[in-house]
Amino acid sequence: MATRAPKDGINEAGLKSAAPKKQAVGLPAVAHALKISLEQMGPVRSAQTLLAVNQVSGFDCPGCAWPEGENRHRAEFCENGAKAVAEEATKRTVPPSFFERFSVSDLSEHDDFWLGQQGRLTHPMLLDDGGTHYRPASWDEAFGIITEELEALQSPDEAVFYTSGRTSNEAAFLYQLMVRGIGTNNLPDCSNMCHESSGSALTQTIGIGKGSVSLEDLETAPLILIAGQNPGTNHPRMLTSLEKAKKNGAQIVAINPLPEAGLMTFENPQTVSGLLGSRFGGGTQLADDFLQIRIGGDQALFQGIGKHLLEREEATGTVFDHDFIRESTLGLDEYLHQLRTVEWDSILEATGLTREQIVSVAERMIAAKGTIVCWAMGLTQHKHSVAMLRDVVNVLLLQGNIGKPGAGLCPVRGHSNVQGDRTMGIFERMPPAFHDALDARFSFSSPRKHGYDTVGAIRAMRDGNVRVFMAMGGNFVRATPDSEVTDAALRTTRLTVQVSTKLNRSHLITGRRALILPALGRTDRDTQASGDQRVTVEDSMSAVHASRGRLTPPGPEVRSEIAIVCGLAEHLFSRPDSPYRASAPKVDWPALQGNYALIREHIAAVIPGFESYEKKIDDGGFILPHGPRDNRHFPTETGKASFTGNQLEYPRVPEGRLLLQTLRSHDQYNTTIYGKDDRYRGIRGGRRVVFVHAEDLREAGLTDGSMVHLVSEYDDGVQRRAENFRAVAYPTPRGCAAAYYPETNVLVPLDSTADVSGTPTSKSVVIRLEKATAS
Ligand SMILES: Nc1nc2c(c(=O)[nH]1)N[C@H]1C(S)=C(S)[C@@H](COP(=O)(O)OP(=O)(O)OC[C@H]3O[C@@H](n4cnc5c(=O)[nH]c(N)nc54)[C@H](O)[C@@H]3O)O[C@H]1N2
Ligand SMILES: Nc1nc2c(c(=O)[nH]1)N[C@H]1C(S)=C(S)[C@@H](COP(=O)(O)OP(=O)(O)OC[C@H]3O[C@@H](n4cnc5c(=O)[nH]c(N)nc54)[C@H](O)[C@@H]3O)O[C@H]1N2
Ligand SMILES: [Mo]
Repeated sequence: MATRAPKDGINEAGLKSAAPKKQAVGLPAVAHALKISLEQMGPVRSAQTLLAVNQVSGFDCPGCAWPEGENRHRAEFCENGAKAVAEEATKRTVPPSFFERFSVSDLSEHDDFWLGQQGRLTHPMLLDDGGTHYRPASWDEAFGIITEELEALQSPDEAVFYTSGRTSNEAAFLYQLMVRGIGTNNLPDCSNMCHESSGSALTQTIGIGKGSVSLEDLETAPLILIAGQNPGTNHPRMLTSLEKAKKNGAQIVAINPLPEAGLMTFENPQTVSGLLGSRFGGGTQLADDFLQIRIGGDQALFQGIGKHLLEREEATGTVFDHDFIRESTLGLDEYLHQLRTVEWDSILEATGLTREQIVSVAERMIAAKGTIVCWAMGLTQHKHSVAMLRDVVNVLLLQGNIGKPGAGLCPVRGHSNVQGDRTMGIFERMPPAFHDALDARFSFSSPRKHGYDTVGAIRAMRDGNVRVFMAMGGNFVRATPDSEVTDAALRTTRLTVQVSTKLNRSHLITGRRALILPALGRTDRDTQASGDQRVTVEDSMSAVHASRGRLTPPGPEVRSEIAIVCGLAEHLFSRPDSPYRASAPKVDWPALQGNYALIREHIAAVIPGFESYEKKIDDGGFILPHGPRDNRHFPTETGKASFTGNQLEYPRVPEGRLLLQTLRSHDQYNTTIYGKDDRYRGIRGGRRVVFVHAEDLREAGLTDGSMVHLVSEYDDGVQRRAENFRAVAYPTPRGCAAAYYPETNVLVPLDSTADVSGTPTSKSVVIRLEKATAS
């Protein structure tokens, strides 16, 4: 197979690399964010938005899911939050005349950065069967086409409804209700590619798939381990919390193949000394220790920590929390058996660390009154991620580090409402209790057969079993693995529907017909029959609060996601001869569209923890119940937390091959590219780079700056290639490499997924480097 069409890498002649930075944020961050804000929004909108972001009466930042503290800083400044806002609140637009000018094939010649830079979508657009250009359609026509295709299905399971994680609670709740009303649970979401492994491991062991710490826990924790996460880029406001923790005496250990700048020194833009930076004596040294671990070695690390805790327990009898273990857990023996069986040699080989390094983390845990483990994609996107995370849970259970202040599990979520969407029922296999409550409230029978997750949906499309694909946000073809397979899969459908704010590649790789439905974003004013509306979101620590946009929307035709769902559902379910009419949920869709408080009444009736929803958001928001965190109540089948015995796994890479992780640069939000720099890693003006250890380059007959092709090696006989990357000598462990997503998604095999969670293994792809002949 050849490399794929998008012109990644055009205009990258000026690409430069320099040594990675040792500190994050400070003045360059503020300057960079202001520049982008002014370019996209102009001075008035910039001021309006940057002052309202994450304020009590403002809107929730569309960037990451990091929580807001109680005492919000007047300008909760975060460089990448500012970029996310500017990207959405841009004054640039993509009106129908734009689509008249550019055919779909013209647009396909451009890279993702260019597509995103064109501005906000303003009209519903339709690509006819055989059409070369999108043309404007009315909302009625659009709903009519979707209805027609849904009515032509032989089974509701021939339709797939994807969700990205920016969708509000209200929109997500109505969307899943409509989809279940159609009769399918085909509700894949971005979470399937993100924290699904966390949800799977936590549900199995503690009975609830969410993190167990509050912001206060984090800021007062004695010891924080941060594994597989790059907060300086992806959760910059977390650095403020880490700085507070540090001032309160915390020790921080960074566990990462790369020395990420944000984990090392933080220059807080909220303070003068932070703005001036470390050269002037400002900045906080965050990490007390840095374990430069091999990719995929974290399960071994946590087993090594457990093994040392056990040795010390056997010597002293004071390391384990015996009361907690006796009262609240089961399965200790099985876990201890694994700790006794696993050999240090394997642990050291898997991690690439020394025994002293691992022991020193365990000793810090013994000395600390509580430990928090934070993690993100570096732990969730491997074949053995679920087992790895069960081993994280094991280590915390040994010392009773769940459900006590300053201790616990902290999966750091990605999209700003990805956790809320799941709470609202965006999941292909919700538990029976949810279905029962939904059925009772809306007098219908929701389907119980599990639906497709993201990878399952791609396989089903590939095999010709899906006719309609609809996406509530996101950029499905770019976010998913095995790009060539996925593109071909989407093209087998009869209709693709994208509810979007901005132009992206999923508008160009389509079914036989395609619709783009323009949606309001977080920053936009949302006015409906009863007046201006607010929506709600849930952050990474289960706090729910309101979000209200105030900017003038990009055009009068742009609708809220809620209005789009209500409009479509009304069209679909109310037609007198609709095949879906009889079995549809009993819902007054137009009324809900007119007043979002009515949607919240339904949510309050269906989902536990949302009682008095409206009042609680009036009062500034609330925290959802979490048994393990609140009172060490573990909602598992046994009522106890489970230790688990997990065989040690780690990736084994053949001679001369590298293990590639695909990650984010500092200038992107997932598939949205803000710019072509990765400031902290020393990259300027390009994205087609691959970071490799200098010795590995030398052994392959390459040097810093060599041009190479990346060839993925997976045992299914398919050659997957991403061509023309510049090799950058970088401080990563031997045998490990890194390159940016989504350019490298083409290398991730569709069938290479995590056990249990089904998440694509985007952080462990076996590749070889092929020298590119000079072009
Ligand atoms: N500005 C910005 N913010 C974002 C996003 C964005 O794209 N841009 N994306 C959002 C989303 S959806 C998400 S999920 C999060 C993602 O947030 P992150 O998980 O921080 O994102 P990645 O860039 O994938 O970084 C993974 C980190 O894990 C490390 N890593 C890779 N493999 C391993 C391993 O085997 N072991 C260990 N210990 N570490 C490893 C990498 O070196 C890197 O530091 O951020 C959210 N916030
Ligand atoms: N190789 C590799 N692949 C990965 C990952 C990786 O680390 N490596 N990470 C995975 C992860 S963690 C995730 S979460 C997924 C992300 O997958 P997605 O969530 O599907 O992708 P995004 O890039 O976040 O989606 C961006 C698009 O969303 C639309 N959008 C933005 N805001 C709104 C809104 O408010 N409403 C609507 N309707 N649309 C909106 C815009 O049109 C924009 O183009 O990618 C996954 N894929
Ligand atoms: Mo994510």
